Amino acid sequence: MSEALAAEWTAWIAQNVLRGAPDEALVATLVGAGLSEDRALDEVTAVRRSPILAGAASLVRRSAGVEQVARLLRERMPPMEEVDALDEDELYRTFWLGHRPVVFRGGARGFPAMGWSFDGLAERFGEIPVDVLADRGADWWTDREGHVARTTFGALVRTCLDTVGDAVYADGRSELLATQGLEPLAADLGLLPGLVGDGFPRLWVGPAGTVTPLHHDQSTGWLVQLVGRKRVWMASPLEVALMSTTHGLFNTVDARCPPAGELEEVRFSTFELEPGDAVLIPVGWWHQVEALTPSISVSMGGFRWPAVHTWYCPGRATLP
Ligand SMILES: O=C(O)CCC(=O)C(=O)O
Repeated sequence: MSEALAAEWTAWIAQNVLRGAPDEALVATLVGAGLSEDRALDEVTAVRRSPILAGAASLVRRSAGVEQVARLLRERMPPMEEVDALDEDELYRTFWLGHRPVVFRGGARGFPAMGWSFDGLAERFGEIPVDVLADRGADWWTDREGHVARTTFGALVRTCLDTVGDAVYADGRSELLATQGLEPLAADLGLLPGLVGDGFPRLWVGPAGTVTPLHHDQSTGWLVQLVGRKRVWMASPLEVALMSTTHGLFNTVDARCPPAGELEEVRFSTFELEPGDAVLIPVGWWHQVEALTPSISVSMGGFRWPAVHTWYCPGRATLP
């Protein structure tokens, strides 16, 4: 180790002091990294006495308390539920007030869109120009606008049927239903419990293999499967380990293979959505979605109860 202690090591000492690690353990690690015992003890003592650390510590105590609250509530989280019938009263009392997701099997069975097929839609709307996300690499979400491309609905359908992968996706924000010429599609949708007006629908159209990375939204929504199948992973906002890996609304953890350590302990519920199935995704719940076949889904979020919480973003939160 060089003369001046590397900044990462000072940060490492500070983090571990704040975690309550004893000096001996810190010194042992620093000695293992090449410091003499005296020097290691000096460095730990300097960090421990730093007024900067004292300032941070009072805020960390508050966050640590909140973390305990989250852990307590997490222990009491019931397992994810699936139902075949759900009225508005039950949705409100059990799931809305409980802030719990629910899979509603066959909830959208009555939507006329259940009769959609890729070929049928291409025949009706093939010539219509649409926006899609294209050339999606691993971190496309850091520059969504940079991936917007113009194509036709017919070409999108061919991509869906002839390719597998995550490169091209007409996601919700591509706003297919608001696209000139595609307006008639909205007439084939319906409402699920709790929704009012037109339910504020957004279509998601893509090939097998599209992956919407782990993220949370700032409003509650139904995700409804219309054509094909998707696999969904969900985790409660009380899973505090996910707080270390958030970037804005997204999370770098891949729910299919969480990294070793505390992230392995995150309790993900996973299930498949078939045509007609819907899942209620409460605001703040982490979710990741992978298309298992060419897929058309619709997300809906116009509820009769307050559902939008634009302030909620733990990935960018500061303490009050
Ligand atoms: O279906 C997808 O790919 C993602 C859907 C989603 O994230 C949502 O409805 O909030």
